[in-house]
Amino acid sequence: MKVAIFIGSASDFGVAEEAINILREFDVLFELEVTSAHRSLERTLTLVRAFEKQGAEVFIAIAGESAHLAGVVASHTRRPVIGVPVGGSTLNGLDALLSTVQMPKGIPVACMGIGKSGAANAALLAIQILSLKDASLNKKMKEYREKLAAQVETSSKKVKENL
Ligand code: RP5
Repeated sequence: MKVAIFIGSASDFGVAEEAINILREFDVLFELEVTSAHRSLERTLTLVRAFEKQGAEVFIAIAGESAHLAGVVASHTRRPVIGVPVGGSTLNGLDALLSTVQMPKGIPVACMGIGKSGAANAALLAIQILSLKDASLNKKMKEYREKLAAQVETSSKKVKENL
């Protein structure tokens, strides 16, 4: 297992699926657990230690509202932690964004955008981190980027056909 994903609640799973899809596309092994920084702190800390032992090189923490899951995970590991704020709250995810991005100096969290795009980007960033030591993963990422660029060209042609 290379990537550990924590979601603060089962209600965050729809967002986490975006990260899972990307990790599967790149054949990156991951584990996912529902665990909360405030509802199940001890479980969260136990899981961080267990996943480190199992070889997790990057942690992804996905949570909403006053989201401190990523920060708590980051304070208990020196491996990179990527935080994904979940939308849909009273403040539409702005609460989670600010509490994830505004980590006090010393314990960094790489904060993604709110919601599904943020979760997909979290997986891509995790893969880029793993790619530093994995040439075949690096090659897959290069091909992924080339595919994105080709899609832009295709969509440009389609748009121009309708001018
Ligand atoms: C956070 O509170 C979770 O990450 C979730 O996004 C939010 C709401 O949780 P539930 O009330 O749906 O369990 O801890």
